Amino acid sequence: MARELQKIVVMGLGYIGLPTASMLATKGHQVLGVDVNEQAVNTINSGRIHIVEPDLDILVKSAVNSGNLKASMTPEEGDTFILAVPTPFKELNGNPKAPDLAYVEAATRAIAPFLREDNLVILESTSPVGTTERIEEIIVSLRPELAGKIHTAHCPERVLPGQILRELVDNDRIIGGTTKAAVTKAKALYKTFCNGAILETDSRTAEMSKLVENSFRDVNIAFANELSLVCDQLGINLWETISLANRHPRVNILQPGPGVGGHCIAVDPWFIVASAPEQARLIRTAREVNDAKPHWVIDKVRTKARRFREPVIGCLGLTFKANIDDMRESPSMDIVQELVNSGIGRILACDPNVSAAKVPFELYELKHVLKESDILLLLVDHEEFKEIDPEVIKDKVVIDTKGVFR
Ligand code: SAJ
Repeated sequence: MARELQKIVVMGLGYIGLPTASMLATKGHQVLGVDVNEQAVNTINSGRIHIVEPDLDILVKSAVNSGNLKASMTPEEGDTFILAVPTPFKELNGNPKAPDLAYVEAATRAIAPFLREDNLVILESTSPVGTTERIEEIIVSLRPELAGKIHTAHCPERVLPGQILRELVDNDRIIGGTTKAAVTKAKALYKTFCNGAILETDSRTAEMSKLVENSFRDVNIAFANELSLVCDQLGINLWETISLANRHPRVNILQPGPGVGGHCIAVDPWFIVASAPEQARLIRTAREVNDAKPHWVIDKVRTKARRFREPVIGCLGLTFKANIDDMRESPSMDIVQELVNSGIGRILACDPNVSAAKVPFELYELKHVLKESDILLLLVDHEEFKEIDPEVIKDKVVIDTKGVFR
């Protein structure tokens, strides 16, 4: 198939939209990135970035300098429209974890006036089953003359924060179209930057596959987190148990931690539960196990703190995982905030990846925390923490949720 350069409008310039828009622009497409955040739009237009992701700054700079990437607060006409907006959850009819499609619907309404016959609309946001069809319904309700004349597809993003640029190119992609023509068009576009296999299906199966990927991970992390409670109860070394069990050729237990964070794995399984509450029992339980882990960690700290008259508690890490700055749905952040509120001692929080302006309590240098703390609570396995000299902490009470000091 001849490589066709297009005008592409990308709705949402966050962790998925910005790398995707920039990648497409560096491949020669004319890309307009649209975001509701004016500051983000201005930052991108000046060739800089508003989020932390390795090498993204270089990619965005070259995309903007080439003249192929522009950011704006309003869409324009184009050939293909990519929706990469958040899909969080909300309280609905007594369900506190119902999918919130407000951003997807708003982005769809925003592009509707600019759509032309034969345009392709791709949903990249992780979404409940049926959302791609819903997008088409909204478009047709606003533009009845386009009924049967536009193409919609779901191409779920699968990149891992921290490795987005590599995974954007190397990962296999699933393309689920509401029609065969939509799949063919979307495939041709993704082929312009994706080296992985491009797997074709219908939109509902594509939506479900993405939800299943993150639920698979959540269920397996829940297993590891449950094991951490069991081993603690039995007085057995958790990390040794896991590493021994993982020497079996068909066992691969994931890593326990303070809970599951981020905007994907802690959210997406609820979309399956909301769609099939009677059937998705294990998926729901896994979510509950992972959500309960931060409370267990807090209880551990409380118990240890009782040994001290005025305990100084050093908390290492605030982000939702190692070596990133992202604190969305971070269990570590929730734990530290709860400890600060509880008044059980002096809390010295430390995270080398987080700027002080982004948190509602004081942050301290690692050296200071290591010197002053009676209790050290390790919450995130950042590289800086892995380098801590065991000699320095040997007389402290250590609660290590990630097995860094194992
Ligand atoms: N975690 C553990 N133990 C583990 C692995 C992870 O406790 O063994 C925790 C992390 O600390 C973190 C959370 O789980 O709090 C999620 O981290 P992650 O690195 O597993 O995943 P995310 O949320 O950064 O990205 C996931 C990825 N999905 C899968 O690996 C199946 C990514 O490929 C998706 O694109 C992304 O969700 C998304 O946007 O949906």
